[in-house]
Amino acid sequence: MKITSAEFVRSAFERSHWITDGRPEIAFLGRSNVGKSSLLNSLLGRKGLARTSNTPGRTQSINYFLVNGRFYFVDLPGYGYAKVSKSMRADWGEMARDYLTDRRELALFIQLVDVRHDPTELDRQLNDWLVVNGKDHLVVATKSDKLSSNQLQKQLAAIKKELVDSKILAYSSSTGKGRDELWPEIESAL
Ligand SMILES: Nc1nc2c(ncn2[C@@H]2O[C@H](COP(=O)(O)OP(=O)(O)OP(=O)(O)O)[C@@H](O)[C@H]2O)c(=O)[nH]1
Ligand SMILES: [Mg+2]
Repeated sequence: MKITSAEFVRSAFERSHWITDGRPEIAFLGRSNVGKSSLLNSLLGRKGLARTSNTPGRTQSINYFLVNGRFYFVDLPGYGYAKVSKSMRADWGEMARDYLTDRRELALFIQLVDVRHDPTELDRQLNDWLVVNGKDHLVVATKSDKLSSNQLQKQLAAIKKELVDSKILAYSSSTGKGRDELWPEIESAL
């Protein structure tokens, strides 16, 4: 897809902040620090559009990015970040869950997993939820640049074994490898 414009629109901290113009949305989901914001930037070819960081828990709100004036990329808070208070964790969980459950604009859920590791318990729970609820989704195994091609094939197979009902694509936000496979998936969902 040719990106003619990509702009940050809004951060939502509660339901009243959700965008209401009805444009379709692509959501990026996954544990904290897995590379959601980096993937979004890489797909759009805009380095600092979504803020990234080595500190897990960087993205704490639902962030909307309008692409080509036509659809939104939605950067959701990561899960599984232990170093916040229990009540904060519950809030995040609740907001993300509400969003995933109620949001009719969502055209595709992109679930990120770290290709170097087997899916965590929370990864599996989210994946189960997507499958059971018949959500149009796709798993992106990111940070593929950190593995040799041999290791990469091995890890992709291990992930596939756990997330049997999902299509899995490898990606590297550092090199952009995987972009040519991922964009068509997004376009067809839109
Ligand atoms: N080598 C490599 N590093 C990556 C890749 N994707 C992300 N990273 C790094 O991983 C760290 C976390 O990336 P983010 O994109 O901020 O992760 P996030 O999932 O948005 O994290 P939260 O907002 O905290 O939930 C950063 O230091 C990135 O530079 C990748 O494909 N390859
Ligand atoms: Mg982020």
